[in-house]
Amino acid sequence: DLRYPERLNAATELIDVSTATFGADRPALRTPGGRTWSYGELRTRANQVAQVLTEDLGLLPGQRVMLRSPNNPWTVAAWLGVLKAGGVVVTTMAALHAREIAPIAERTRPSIALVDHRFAEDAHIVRDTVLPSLRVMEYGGAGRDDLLAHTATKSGEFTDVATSADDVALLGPTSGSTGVPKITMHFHRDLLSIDNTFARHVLKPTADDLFACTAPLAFTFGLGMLAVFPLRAGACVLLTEAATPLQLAGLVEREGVTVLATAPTAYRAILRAGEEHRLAGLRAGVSAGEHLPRSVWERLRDGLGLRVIDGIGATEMLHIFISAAGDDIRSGATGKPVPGFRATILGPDGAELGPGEPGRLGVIGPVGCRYLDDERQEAYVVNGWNVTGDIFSRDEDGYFYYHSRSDNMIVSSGYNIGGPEVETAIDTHPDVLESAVIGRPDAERGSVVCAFVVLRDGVTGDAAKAREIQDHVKRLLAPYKYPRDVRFCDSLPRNASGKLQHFALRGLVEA
Ligand code: 3SK
Repeated sequence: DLRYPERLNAATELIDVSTATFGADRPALRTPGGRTWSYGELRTRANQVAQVLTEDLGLLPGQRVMLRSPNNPWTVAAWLGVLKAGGVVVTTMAALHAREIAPIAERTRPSIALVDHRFAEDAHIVRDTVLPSLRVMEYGGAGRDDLLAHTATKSGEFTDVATSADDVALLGPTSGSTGVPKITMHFHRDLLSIDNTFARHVLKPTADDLFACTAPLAFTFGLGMLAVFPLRAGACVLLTEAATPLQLAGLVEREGVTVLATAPTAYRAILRAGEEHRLAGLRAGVSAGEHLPRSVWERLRDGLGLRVIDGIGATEMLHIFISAAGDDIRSGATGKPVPGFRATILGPDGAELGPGEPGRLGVIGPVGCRYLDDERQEAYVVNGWNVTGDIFSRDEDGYFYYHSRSDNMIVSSGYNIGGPEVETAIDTHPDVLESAVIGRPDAERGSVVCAFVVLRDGVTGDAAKAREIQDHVKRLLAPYKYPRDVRFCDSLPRNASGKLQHFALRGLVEA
């Protein structure tokens, strides 16, 4: 039963109710080698953030607060504090540059930005260039106006704003396949719905679990695995700001992690290095962000007895909606709809297709796509089905099989990268005439960004030029978006009306 009371504040459920249920002294958050925050301490900190927002910064219910920080305890406290104050969290990944945050800020118009001081510069640029009304408050620095200095003056007592279950809690940007970000809106009740579906029926966390996840809290996969699911279960979270797959495996072993959530790339890298024994203490491994190859799943099962829970989700759907866990798996299949969700395969005319026929995946569930003021809403929700942009097929028994993306989205190491955004960045290099970007299949990362580049006359396309273009893109965009493969060519394939034919380039790299 996924009905919720009319008045519902997700933060009350996640931290106040959990503190009361599991005990204020129970460990909630920790960092490798760092201090542990108990549930009681996290509740106090979140209340202090809510006090700073409402008493010092004048936040009113419904106003938006941008968060920009890596995964650390203050990020979780800030996230809960905004909800407690009745605000709406706008998430942005710390890796994004000012030019990537600016369109998000323009669309969401936050009143306040709470920003880790190490990532403040880009937030100031955004305020100075597109949103002069934005009040940027840093945290973790030494200044008198630092969020932490403000929280130190607060009692830690706060009565959460009585938001309604259908009030927006979260604005989550997602890179559009055309390069223009889309802003997904999720309600307070949605944050509990993902727990009442995927976590309750598939993951089944307990208060004895220690969670770790490589995804940023700013990405809804990370939000579920590092905040919603563990806090609702009374579990503890190990927060890491950055870790390579091998460092991650070491942390799992040293810190006693029991639930690990990451993309297939990390599992592959750990297997390749022969370090999978470090995952032996896991009760559950979750894989999302891209298709988990069967060979990776089998090696973890055979070597460790670890049956990784594979899943596909979407920022539009907040979290995972098709998954396979335990013994209910079938070779090559991603899994079945998570209880609470229905899925189907849609043909070009929108009619449902039968078993074995590939088509567009459609999903319906307690959570769905609501774009903020965006005409692309109509393309995403068709006859009630959320059309995720993935091509799948299903078999007679209701298992779903991933085929490909249906758009220009490149999924690399679990990150969604809009090809056109990378093309635009490459095209600003002074030596570039034009470019086209596609995803090239890659054994380790699923896909890598591959750029076909036409240079201006007289410029030589060599390894040094490729590196120059890569560095240029890294300066403009979050580094995970840069083209790992740069190929020079004399012209790009176009059809008679001049439209770029990305599929022809895909044929070249797949051959
Ligand atoms: O990429 C995914 O599969 C995913 C999973 C959970 C939440 C969000 C996303 C995009």
